[in-house]
Amino acid sequence: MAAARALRLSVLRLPVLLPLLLALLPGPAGAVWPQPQVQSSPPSGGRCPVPARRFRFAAADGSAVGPGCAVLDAAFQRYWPLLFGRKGAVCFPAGLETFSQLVGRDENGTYYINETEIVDFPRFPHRGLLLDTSRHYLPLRAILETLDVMAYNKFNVFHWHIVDDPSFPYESSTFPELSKQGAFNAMTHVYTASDVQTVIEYARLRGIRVIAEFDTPGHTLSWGPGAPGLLTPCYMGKAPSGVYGPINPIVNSTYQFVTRLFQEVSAVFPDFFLHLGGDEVDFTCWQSNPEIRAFMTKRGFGEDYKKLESFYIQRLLDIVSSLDKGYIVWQEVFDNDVKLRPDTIIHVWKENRLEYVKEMANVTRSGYRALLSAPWYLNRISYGQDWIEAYRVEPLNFEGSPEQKALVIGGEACMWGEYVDVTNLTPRLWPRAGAVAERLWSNETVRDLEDAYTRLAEFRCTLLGRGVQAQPLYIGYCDHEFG
Ligand code: CP6
Repeated sequence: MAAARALRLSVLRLPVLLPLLLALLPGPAGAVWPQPQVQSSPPSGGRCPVPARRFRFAAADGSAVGPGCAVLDAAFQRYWPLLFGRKGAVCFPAGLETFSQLVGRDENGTYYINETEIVDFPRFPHRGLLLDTSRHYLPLRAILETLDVMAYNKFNVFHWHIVDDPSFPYESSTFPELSKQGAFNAMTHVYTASDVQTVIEYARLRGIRVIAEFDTPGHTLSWGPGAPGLLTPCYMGKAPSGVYGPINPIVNSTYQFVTRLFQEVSAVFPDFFLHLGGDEVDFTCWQSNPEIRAFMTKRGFGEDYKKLESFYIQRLLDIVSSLDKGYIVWQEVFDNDVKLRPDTIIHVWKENRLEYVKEMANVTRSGYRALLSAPWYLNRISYGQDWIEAYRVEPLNFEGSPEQKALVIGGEACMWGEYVDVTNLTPRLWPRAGAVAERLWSNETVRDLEDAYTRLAEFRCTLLGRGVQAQPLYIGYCDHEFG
């Protein structure tokens, strides 16, 4: 009897991450989001019950991970209720996620799986999502829930844009005044060391890396109150106006400060990479300040404030390199001809299509690895099915050699926080971020919009079933769910 056979999940050792082979028992194949690299249903295919009480997860013989692998064991624990704990009378997450999307429930309440064979691996190694916790504070539970849904979508990098101009919610042990003075509320709107550890561990268990961004020298207004002397005083005529600008790049104390801060940050966040920002530096404050102007003259920078920015960034990069960290920077750092380590990753964000395509070509022609975010600003919304635009993007669609294409390590969907807090984060993210997830995971040939619509709409219903308030793609309803 087929039911007596244990379902086995084989996790094979293949070059990139954990490619999966799911060879399953004897109907049409289940729809999976994001689409696997290879999925076939043998003609003999049938439907096989999955008896919840006798069902066991097990690593296959010869699997790269054996019994006792803590990450896998924890995933087995999570996926049990996702599989068999579904609500509703009769209804209905990377290997386990695929498998869970294949298990359905029939009219009698019996769980079943259709025979299908899947070989899977990601197209790009870096599949990220940026959350901005400075424009609005996001409570810990919202971040954790987002990590869950990221894993369902096979995202594997959480880019934590943790601080910016409006607020500094990161509680620093070296400089506690930064969040005391810079958070919206130093008691309630901060991420303590323990919160940060919770996020990192929760993400790790879901196959997600956490890359923190401490964006400098711009986007740092919230740092000012807790770090006197760090920011540039802007001038009105001959006197300081009381307004502050970017980090002051001409005083030694600045470099002492960033050294200590990044020492801490590189210990707190274990990922090899830190994101150092470097975007949108406004030069008007620097221009207004007589001491900065004198420094420019002394250094022979003339009126070229990009040179001053580069001066700062180069020193910062040396500091971070000496901490044995790799770094990601926004595209301006490349655009402004800062000397970079050859292993620097350039994050392309400027939205104009012609420009970002050219930027991808330029970055990779210079031999740097590139990350694409320009077409994936999920904070932008419009009437209609705007997931399609994100889905249609082809990251390698720029002029360049195969060697250049190989330097594109992936991309990130961005959820900038100006108009987003805990009340609208989830529906704005999901299922739209799923379009980016599939573009970064699946084969480049997977582009059929009708097929994607069907699978994404079904996946959105699965998300509702898992308690995720994902917004609808369009008109319709979900079987067996309140949606
Ligand atoms: N904050 C920071 C932002 C943005 C960037 N950096 C941004 C720019 C344009 C749009 C959305 C967000 N809010 N630090 C650009 C990388 Cl449309």
